[in-house]
Parts: sequence; C-alpha cells; structure tokens
Amino acid sequence: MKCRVCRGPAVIDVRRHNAAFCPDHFVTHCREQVRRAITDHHMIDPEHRIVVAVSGGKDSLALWDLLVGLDYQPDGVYLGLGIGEYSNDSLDHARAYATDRGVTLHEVDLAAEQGFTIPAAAAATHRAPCGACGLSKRHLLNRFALEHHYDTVATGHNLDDEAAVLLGNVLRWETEYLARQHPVLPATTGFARRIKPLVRLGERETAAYCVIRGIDYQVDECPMAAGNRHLHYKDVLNRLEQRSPGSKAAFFHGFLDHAHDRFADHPDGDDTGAHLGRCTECGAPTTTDVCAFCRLRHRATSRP
Ligand code: Q46
Ligand code: ZN
Ligand code: ZN
Repeated sequence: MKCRVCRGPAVIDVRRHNAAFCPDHFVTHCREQVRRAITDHHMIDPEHRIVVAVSGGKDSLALWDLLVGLDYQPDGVYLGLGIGEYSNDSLDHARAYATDRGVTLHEVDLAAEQGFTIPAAAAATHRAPCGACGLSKRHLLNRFALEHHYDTVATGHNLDDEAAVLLGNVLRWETEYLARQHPVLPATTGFARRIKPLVRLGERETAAYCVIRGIDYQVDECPMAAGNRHLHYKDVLNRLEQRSPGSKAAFFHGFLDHAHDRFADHPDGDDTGAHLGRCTECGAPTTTDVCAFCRLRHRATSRP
C-alpha cells in the first residue's frame, strides 16, 4: 500500500476516496476535508470566536487539533456529565490535550452547577439517558457560549454520526429534524451559531488522525450508550459501506445538496427564534413557560 501523494509507505487506506496515505499526507488529507467543509458551508468568519465542545473522545480532540492546524484559535469547553469513571477519565484526556498543546480548556460541571448527573436524570425520567444527555449538552454549551461571548460552538459530529442521524430521521420522516440537520445552524435569538466541521471525515479517520498526531483520547464507549438507536443505524450503514464504499458520504452529502432545502422551507423548519418566548427560570428561548432543560432539572433533583 503506497501513499497516493508521495508513493511512500501508507499507514491507512480511505476506501471511499480510493486512496491510501502516509502519516504526513493523511494529516494533510484530514485538514483538507475540514477546510472544504468549512468553505463549502460558510461555517466560519474570520472574526468569529469559536469554542469546541470537547468530550475527551477522538472526534472532539481531533476537531480541536484540526482547527488549530488550520490556523483558527478555538478554545475548548468540557461538560462533566457525572457518568462515573467514564466522565473522570474523559476529563483527564481533555485536560492532558489542553496542557500539552498550550490551549485553553473551560470546564462546566453538571452536578456542581445544576445539582444532578445524567444517570440521575435517566433514573428520574425513566427514559434512555441519551435524551437527557443531549438536551443538557445543547442547553449548557449554548449558555456557556453566550455567557462567554463565543459566537460559535463547534462539535465533533463526524460523517458516521450524521449519516446515522439522517437514516433515523428519514426512516420516520421527521421533517422538523430534517430541516435542522445541517452542518451549520446560524445564530438566532438566544442561540449561538453551531457548526460541525467533521462532516467530511469518518470515525475511522478521526481515530487514525489522533493516533498519528499523538493525541491520547478516551477510547472507552460511554457506559450509558446501550440502547441508543443510532448505534444500530451505524451498524447498518457500516455494512452498506463495506459492500459499497462511499455510500455514507453519498447519502449524507447528497441529502445536503439535493434535499435539505426542501425541508428547510417547511414551516417546522423556522429557526429564527422570533416566535419563541423566554424560560421564566433561566431565560432560554422556549415555546413553554419553563424550558425543557429546567423541567428536566426539576425532575432530576426532586426527591422521590
Ligand atoms: S455521552 Fe450522553 Fe453520549 Fe453517553 S449518555 Fe448517551 S449521549 S452515549 S455521545
Ligand atoms: Zn505521503
Ligand atoms: Zn430554563
């Protein structure tokens, strides 16, 4: 296996590009994919202050490193979810990266600041933990960005993640979610801009990128992920990709090129925030008196 660029020994092949790369040219390949995603989707203006949502896993640390490699100057923010040892280890990885590379990591702790953890929220709501977790992440990372004057929250969602979410949304024709499934969600009243610069890289690529760049990431899966239906969709898509390399990218990027606008025009896709009121407790935009996050906090912190 030879590097497509220099013909030296290759360390990884990327079947959907029908190419293999040596370590240096693989890093260049990853940077180029992120640069293209940023350019194609007008993700970043030079004056934007960016904060990366850092979990300590391969995707978010690769994203942080790739943005730095492309001469952006993002800070990171870690949200402690209180998922036992898994969260403690994840924080250690995020801190180690920040210390090694001399970049700024902010920390937000769900238990210390809101009085509950994700396992407690799952127990209180009798629901799968990922729902409460996703809601908490969106709410608290957005609040952090607004309070600290970051324009943009960058998240490490990769091509595999986005294709799996798209498959789930299409299977149920979730038109509202399809309208919002895009690598850029512009800033609206009460919401910072959100971007996903890794949509052109698969998780095998972000893992290889971390290994080549010497980034020590959390390799364990979240112990609360069992039952997350996106894992099942990823499995289905991986089998498709195995037989037909490029299927995931064609599915997701084809959706962006040919179909997303049709859903964005849907009235459910209105994301201007203009029709939203304010949560009476935290001030976040909401269609109800008390926002979904504050309702979750009440349930998770009230004694049975
Ligand atoms: S951290 Fe949270 Fe994930 Fe764990 S509880 Fe589910 S959503 S699986 S990215
Ligand atoms: Zn090479
Ligand atoms: Zn609220």
